[in-house]
Amino acid sequence: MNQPKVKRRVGKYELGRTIGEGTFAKVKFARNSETGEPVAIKIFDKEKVLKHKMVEQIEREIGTMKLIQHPNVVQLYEVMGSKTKIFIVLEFVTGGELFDRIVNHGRMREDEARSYFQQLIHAVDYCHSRGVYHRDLKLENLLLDVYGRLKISDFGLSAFSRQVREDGLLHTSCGTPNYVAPEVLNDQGYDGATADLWSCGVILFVLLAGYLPFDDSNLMNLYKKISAAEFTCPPWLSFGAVKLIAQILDPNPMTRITIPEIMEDAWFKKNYKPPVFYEKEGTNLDDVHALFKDSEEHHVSEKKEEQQPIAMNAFDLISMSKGLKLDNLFDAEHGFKRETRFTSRCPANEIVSKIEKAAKPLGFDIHKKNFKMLLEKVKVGRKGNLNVATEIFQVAPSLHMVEVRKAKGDTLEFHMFLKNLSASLEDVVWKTEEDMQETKAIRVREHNSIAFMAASKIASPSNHSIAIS
Ligand code: 3AM
Repeated sequence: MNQPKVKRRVGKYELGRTIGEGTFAKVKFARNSETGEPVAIKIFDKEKVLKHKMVEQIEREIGTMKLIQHPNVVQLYEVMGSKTKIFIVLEFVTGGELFDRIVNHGRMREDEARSYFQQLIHAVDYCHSRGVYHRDLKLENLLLDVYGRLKISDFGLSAFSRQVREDGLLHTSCGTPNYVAPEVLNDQGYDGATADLWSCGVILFVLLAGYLPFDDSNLMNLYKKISAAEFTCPPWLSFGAVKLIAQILDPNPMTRITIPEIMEDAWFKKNYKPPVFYEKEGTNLDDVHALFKDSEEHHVSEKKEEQQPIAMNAFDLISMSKGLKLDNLFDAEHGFKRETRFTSRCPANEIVSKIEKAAKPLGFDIHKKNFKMLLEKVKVGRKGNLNVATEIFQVAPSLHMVEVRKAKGDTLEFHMFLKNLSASLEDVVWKTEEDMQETKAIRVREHNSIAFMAASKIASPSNHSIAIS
């Protein structure tokens, strides 16, 4: 069951777990082995990029992004190319996505939403002034750092997700068009700045309302609503917020408010402190120019190293895993967790079949190999199909550790899956006395708060939140 792990190295970076997988790229956690600094690496397929003839634009936008060191933009450190892949090394941002905050806690107070919007507008304006447009601004691209500061992800990477159609024209290929400006949907050429601004308006609406301004399960109806800017603000928004949103969500890009005008708006200006920061000087762009060169000397070295499993005794393993706890799936250092572990006294075969039994009715296809499983959700979720990988390690003849990891898809959908799994695996998970006490305490707390709500007849507030699947 325990096989030596293979470690991948790209240049000076040691690749770790996959953080996420989108339509165009895989995001992996990595560590700079010279400095120990954690980074996120986006990995693209070189052939796909070359096929779409985006080389010049990519070189230009990436070159510019390397120079930008804005506090609200995920920093691009360097780029590397191998024969088949492109690696983009980015600042590692640990606070999760703003989207998850809205899904978990609902809409924000106006002051909080304004503060995020101010950070967003300043950063977008800054990148625009340097000729870089985002073209896919949405809540899912807004990350948070440990201090709760906004970090826009994917600025300067729009060329990677765009495709050239047979008519030779560029078009944005996006999943759901909820954030896309009417002129982009009409596909008759558009200005990147005003189109980005429209998306900022949609983001502001979602932060304040807790739901999307334009939404419809029928794509044609959604297009119609966006083209006519057909939306209604909820009654709890202040006059100032409604006025600003209406000026941004103007379907005519010629009359839409501009960023300098937003910066003069009374609602926007409240408590506004533009960030103070310094630009990098003398950044080397050799890596950008080398990216698409064919000769070996320009390729980054990719190595696989066999790693002996770390020697751990049973106590180390048990203290790492404990019960299948669901109350600690968020931590300040790593944000929303993408993996968890538990220990079990059941035989490995039994654990496998229990996981299978639990996952099948939840709509997962199951693949098994050597006590490793890959559970693939058939239905497409918010970020593609959720894939969950599990692995069983033997600690002692009658003690196993089970690792459950999100391999692909949405982290919150993964957390929901864990909730269901933990209910089905109650008799498989080995609980220490300490765990039992803790579970008991949580149950008593939950029972008391339900009893309190019932006694004081607190109606649950109608919660308009974004559906996550
Ligand atoms: O799949 P989830 O939502 O857990 O937040 C991004 C997303 O996570 C994360 O990678 C996943 C696929 O996009 N991500 C993207 N850029 C990141 C970065 N610079 C990042 N996580 C940390 N630092």
